[in-house]
Amino acid sequence: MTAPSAVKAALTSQAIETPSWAYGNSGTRFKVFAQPGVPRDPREKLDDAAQVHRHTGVAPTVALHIPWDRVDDYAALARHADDLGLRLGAINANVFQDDDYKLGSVCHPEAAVRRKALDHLFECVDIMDATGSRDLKLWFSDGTNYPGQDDIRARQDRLAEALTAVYERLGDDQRILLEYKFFEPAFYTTDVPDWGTAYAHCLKLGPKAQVVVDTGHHAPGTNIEFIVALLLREGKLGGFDFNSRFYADDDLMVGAADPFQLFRIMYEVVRGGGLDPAAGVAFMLDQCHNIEPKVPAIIRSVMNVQEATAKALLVDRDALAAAQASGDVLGANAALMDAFSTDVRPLLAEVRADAGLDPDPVAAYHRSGWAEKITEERKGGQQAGWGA
Ligand code: LRH
Ligand code: MN
Ligand code: MN
Repeated sequence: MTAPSAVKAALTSQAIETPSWAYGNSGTRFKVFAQPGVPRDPREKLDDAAQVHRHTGVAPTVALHIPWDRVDDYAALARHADDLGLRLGAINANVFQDDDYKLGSVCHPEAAVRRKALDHLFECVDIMDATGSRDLKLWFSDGTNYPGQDDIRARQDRLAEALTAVYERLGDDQRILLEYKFFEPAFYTTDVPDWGTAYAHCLKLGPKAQVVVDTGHHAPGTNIEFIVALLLREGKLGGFDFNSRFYADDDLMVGAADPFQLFRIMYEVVRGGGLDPAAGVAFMLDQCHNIEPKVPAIIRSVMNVQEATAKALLVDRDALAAAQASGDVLGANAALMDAFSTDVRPLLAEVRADAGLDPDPVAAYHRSGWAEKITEERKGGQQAGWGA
C-alpha cells in the first residue's frame, strides 16, 4: 500500500480547475432559474472561484469560455486572477451559438462559415497568449440530423483541415484538447462522437494534441475507465471535463450520480501515472448548478474528486497485483473494493488541516459570509452561456 505520507502528498499536488460558467445562472431549455448573488461579469466569476480555492486549497485555475467570458483586456483579467491567487486555465472555444452554425462550424459545407469558425479558434489562441493559458479546449457541435444530409467523409476532411491550421498556430507550450460527445445537438451523426475519432485526429496532429474525456458524454453503460486507461497508455489523455449524468449530458456534480465510476476512473489515472503533474492531465469540472447554490456545489464537487482520488491512492497495489497474477478473481476484486469502501474523509480533513485549511470546506464557506455579501452586492447576475 502507498505510504500515508505519499498519499497525502499526492492529494496535495492534485489541482482541480473550475469552469467560469458554473458560477453563472443556468438551467435547461425549459427554464433558467436565476439565483441571488450570481456574478455579473468574468471578474466576479473569478471572485467566486477564489472562494472555492480559499476553502479547498486545490482549485487554483479557472477555465474561460469565449465569448461567454469576452472582455476587452485579457491580460488585465489574468492580473485580476493573479491578485486573487488564481490563474486562468483552459480556453474553451464556442462555435455552436451562432445562426451561421446551423449546419456546422469547421465541418460546415460552406467555406465562408468554416473560415468564420476557424477565425474564432485563432482568436482563442490569441487569448491564450494574453492569459498564459496552456490549453485550447475544442468541442464541436457539428453533425447532421438526417441520413444523407451531408457527406460524412468530407466532413472529416474539413475537420482535419481546421484542426491542422489551429495546431500550426499553437505555441511550444500550448495544446489542443479535443473533446468528444456521442450525440447532441446533432441527432444522427456527430463529427467527433467518440474517443476513437478524437484520438485518430490527435494522433495525426502530433504531440500537442490530446483527447479530453467529458464524463457526461458517453452512452449509458460505457466503460469510461477503459478509455482512460487506453488514452493514458498512449500518452493521449489531455484531461477531463468532470460532471455526472443519470440520463444524457446532465452536467450534475461530479461523483453525485456514480461515485464508484469516479473511483474506477481515478484508479486508472493513478495506475497510469496520470496524477503526476508532469503527465499533464488537466482535471477540470464542466458542470451546471441549475437548482443548487453554486459556490458550495463547486466546493462539494472539488471534494468529490479528492475523495475518489484518495480512495484510488489507497488501493493496495501489491496485494492487487499478487491476486491478479495468481488468478485470484475474488481477492483482486476485494483489493479494489476495500479501497472504495474506505471512509477517506478523516484523511482529507487531515490533509486540509496540514495545509492550514478548515477540515470542512463547505461549513467554512457557509460561515465566511460570502453568500450574504454577494447576495447583497450583486443584482442581475449573468447567465452561464446557453441562450445568453
Ligand atoms: C458540451 C460541453 C463542452 C462545452 C461545455 C459548455 O456539451 O461539454 O465542453 O464547452 O459543454
Ligand atoms: Mn465538456
Ligand atoms: Mn457536455
